[in-house]
Parts: sequence; structure tokens; C-alpha cells
Amino acid sequence: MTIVDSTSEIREQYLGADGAVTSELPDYDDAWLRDIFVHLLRVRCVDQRMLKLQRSGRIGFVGSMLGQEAAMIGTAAALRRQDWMWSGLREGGAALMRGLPLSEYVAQMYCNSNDTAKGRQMCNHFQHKDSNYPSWSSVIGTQIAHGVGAAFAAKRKGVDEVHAVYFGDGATSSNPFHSAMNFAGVWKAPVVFVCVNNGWAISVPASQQTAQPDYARKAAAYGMPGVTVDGNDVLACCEASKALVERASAGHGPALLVVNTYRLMGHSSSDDPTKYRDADEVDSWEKRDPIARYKKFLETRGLLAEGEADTIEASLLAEIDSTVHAEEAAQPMPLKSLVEDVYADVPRHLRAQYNEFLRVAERFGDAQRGDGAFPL
Ligand SMILES: Cc1ncc(C[n+]2csc(CCOP(=O)(O)OP(=O)(O)O)c2C)c(N)n1
Ligand SMILES: [Mg+2]
Repeated sequence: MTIVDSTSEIREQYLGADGAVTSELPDYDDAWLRDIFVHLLRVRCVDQRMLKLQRSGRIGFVGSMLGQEAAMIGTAAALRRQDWMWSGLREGGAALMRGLPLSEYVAQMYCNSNDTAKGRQMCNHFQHKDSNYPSWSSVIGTQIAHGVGAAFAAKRKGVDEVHAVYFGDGATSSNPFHSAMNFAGVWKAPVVFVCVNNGWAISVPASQQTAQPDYARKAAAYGMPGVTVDGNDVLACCEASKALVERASAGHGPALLVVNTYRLMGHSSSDDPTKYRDADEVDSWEKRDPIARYKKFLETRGLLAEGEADTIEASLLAEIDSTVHAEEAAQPMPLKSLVEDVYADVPRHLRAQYNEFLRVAERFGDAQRGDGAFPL
């Protein structure tokens, strides 16, 4: 699909809720279509396992992606190797698709000594340098400004990179959304803004945070196109994202892509959504399950045999379980890492605090001696 100055060719949907084809499909490779199914299912399996680990007190926090798998896998599948993903809370599954090893994903959830963030992030805040996936900040909206800055830098350097910036509907009320969209429009920065509209910002529904519930229309204020697709249709997400990535890469500037979806679980493992939303609403979205829809489509097309999805699921779960066992057995971060990596030489006041911390930890039987370099 080639889009130059308009987004009129972008279709809202290819697959209906029952998996039936609703628009003429592009010419897809069968192996690619099947791979997408495995990526979707992996996200769901990881999500289920992480929630169980959290509920049994083995990890601290999970931002479930249940129901939103197609929105992130579809949009991210359109990115090229050199493109960047600036994520929000729920895009970790897309990082897996782009190359984040499962072991690093799980290590980050445990914040153990294999965690590439060295335990300095809250869990569920992934990063992966090799696939251009910077660590996320919990402060809502910040990644929007970071992504636009990086995209502008790429443009100045003459490098062909598109920066996909992910955020939720709630983040459109944050300051960085407006300032970064404004700069991106003026600079014609190569950005695809992906607004994952799941209808809620924790307990705040769209109707209470914006008088313009058609999020795509917000793009007009910044001189860029805005398009909306069915976020539970993985092919619609992918095609729209691909068109906007091509457009940005060709020098035509940024665009806002709104993917309408729904989170079936709470905002996070710390949230109880039954306090603020109706069961009927959840039921209606369960019927639009993005994975069930895509599975049906593949089966009808003869790309997935009966029972094959169960076999794929079992092998994904086995891989996740063995990774969890390995990472649960890994050492925690050594205490000394608390004062490392900021100063070349640990300053006196931090040495004093660290030594005091070590004394307290020893008293409670929880001290780790590290590699013997401490106490200082
Ligand atoms: C600046 C800031 N304000 C408030 C919060 C608390 N907070 C965490 S998530 C969230 C809602 C985010 O909603 P949305 O952007 O729609 O993303 P979703 O969680 O639905 O994916 C809020 C208000 C925060 N983390 N940062
Ligand atoms: Mg939201």
C-alpha cells in the first residue's frame, strides 16, 4: 500500500469479529500469517503466566495485555529492523516479537541479576537495545516526547528510521502528547503515533477525560493525518501501521494511528476493574477477542489445522515455564549495585549510607556479600 498525502486507502477492518474477511486482503505470505498467530499466542501465554506469578507473590507487578494483543503485534509487525519502538506499559509482547529474548523478559519481571535494567526499574518495564526498544518510564506520556526527539535527530542525521510511539487514550491528556505532536508536525519528524485506545485510563472512561472522543481528529490540530482502525483486527493494525511507516520514511512526516481495543483485565495487577466498569461491557469485548478472530480466519484459509493451536500453545507454555524456573533460580541483584554506575568513585556520603544499609540487612539476616568488594 502506498500513501503519499492522504490516508484514504487505509481500511478500518479486514476481519470481522467472527473471523470472516470483510475487505479484500493484500497478498500475504502464508508463513507470515502463521507467524503472526504464534506471536499473538505467545503474548497471551506470557501474560497468563506472569499474572499467576504475581498472584502467588513471586513477582511484584503485571500490566496485562489480555485483549490488546492484536493492537500491538499488528502495528509493531509493520516496523522495519531499523525502526524504533517507544512503548507504554503493555507493549512488552511486541518487544518479544522484535527480538527481546524471553529470558530477559522474565528476568526483568523478577528484577534479578540477569535483568538488563539491573533491577532499577519496576517490573514490567522492558528494554531491548538490539531492537531499538528503549526502557519505558511510568510517568505517563514521557515516551511521546522522547520518541519525537529521537525521530527528529534521525531526520537531521539523514538516517532512514521511523519512530513508533505508543501510548494509551489517557496519555492524550498529558502535556507531552500535545507538545510532542506539535513539534513532530512542525518538524515533519518520521513518527507514527500509535494511540492504543482501550477506553479507560485506569478507572477514568474516555467520556470523563476528553470532549473529543474521536482521538484521530486530534491529529488535525498538529497538521498531520489521523486514522482509526479496529485494534482487535491484527491485519488492519498491520496494514495501517505499514502505510504510515512508509509515509514517514518517505519524508511525508508524522501521523496518528488510533487502534480501538479493550483491556479485558484490570489496569494492572494492583487494580480491581469490577469497581468501575460493567460486566456487560467486558462481555461484549470478549466476543471480539482478537486471537479467536484471527484463529478462525487462519482455519478457514486452511493455514491452521484443527487442534494445532493447542499444540502451539502447549509448546509456548513449556518454553515459558522452563524460562521462569531458570530465572526464579537466578541470583538477586547484589546490594552493592545500589551505589554503582552513577559516579566513577562512590562518594563518601553514599559509602556511609551503603555501609549502614549493609549493617541493617545483616541484622535481619538478609545481607548479600556481593563479590567481596564491599563493605567499602
Ligand atoms: C504523569 C502521570 N500521571 C498519572 C499517572 C498514574 N497513571 C498510571 S497509568 C494511568 C492511566 C493510563 O491510561 P492510558 O494512557 O489510557 O493507558 P492504559 O493503561 O489504558 O494502557 C495513570 C493516570 C502516571 N503514571 N503518570
Ligand atoms: Mg487506556
